[in-house]
Amino acid sequence: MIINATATSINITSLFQEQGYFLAKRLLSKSICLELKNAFLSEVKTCTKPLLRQRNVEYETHRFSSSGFMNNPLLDVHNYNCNAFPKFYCSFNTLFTCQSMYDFIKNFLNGEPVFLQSMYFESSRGTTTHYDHSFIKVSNQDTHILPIPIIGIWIALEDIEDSSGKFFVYPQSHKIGTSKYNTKTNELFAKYSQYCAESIDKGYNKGLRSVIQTENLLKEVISIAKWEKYYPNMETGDVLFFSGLILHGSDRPVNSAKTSRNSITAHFAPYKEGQEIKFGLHGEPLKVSTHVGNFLSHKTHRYPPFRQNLA
Ligand SMILES: O=C(O)CCC(=O)C(=O)O
Ligand SMILES: [Fe+2]
Repeated sequence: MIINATATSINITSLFQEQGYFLAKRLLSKSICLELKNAFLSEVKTCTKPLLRQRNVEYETHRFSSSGFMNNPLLDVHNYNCNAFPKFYCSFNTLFTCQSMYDFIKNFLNGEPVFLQSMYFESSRGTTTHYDHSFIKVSNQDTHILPIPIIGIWIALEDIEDSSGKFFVYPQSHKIGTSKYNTKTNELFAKYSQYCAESIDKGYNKGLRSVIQTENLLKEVISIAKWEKYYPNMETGDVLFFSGLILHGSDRPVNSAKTSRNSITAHFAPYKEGQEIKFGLHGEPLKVSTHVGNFLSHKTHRYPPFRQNLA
């Protein structure tokens, strides 16, 4: 679904709610995308220190594909220190000052966005199908039973080629659990979610049994719900907004991939006082402080506070 600039914000919000995603073409300028990509290449890619990674939430040095692309994507680049990576820090902040991107996020969340996490990909080894609510739980005193909806954004910093490992979503899969699907499908999905939570809590290796059960159940649910993969065509400056409940992932780049997939993803929750954020892999809840200002300064830190080896 691609919407031109004349679509009203009401239409856009209802499409987002119906489909679970929204693709805004050319939302960001090519120059800021290129600036951030170049800052990654000159400052971050050349860094030899261990940095936090998306795949295992561990500190690792870069790993490279046979084509020389970093394929262990970075986690929480929004928390990078200005002294360590000044150009990257500056371009990242400039990119996130885009008012229309902020307005989309705010509309879809129906509240002021809190920055939860971010990732930088030059390449990857693919991301298994999942939905983000299995990793991040946000709650506050009023709604601790029901998780607060979160959203993700996927930003293309360059034109993304098929062979470089494209991002996909399963449209409408975020509606699981509602009357749109029958009881059997909803129950299967509930079981999948439970196994998911178990395997995340145990860690991938220890929870291998749950992981295998999770993968099998997911295949079954996708088949009976008749969901089909959709690969948005992501070009420089395009931003895909997606629900924290929608199933998504990315393909493994083909072996001979000569192209990178420079992209940024980030996740947000609506700001509420007394809110707690729990990252599945750590377990310990984190409180969002109340003194923070705009959404760029809503920086969250994983618990336990991670080693600042970039001081
Ligand atoms: O781009 C990818 O490979 C996965 C990103 C993702 O799962 C996310 O940002 O939620
Ligand atoms: Fe995700």
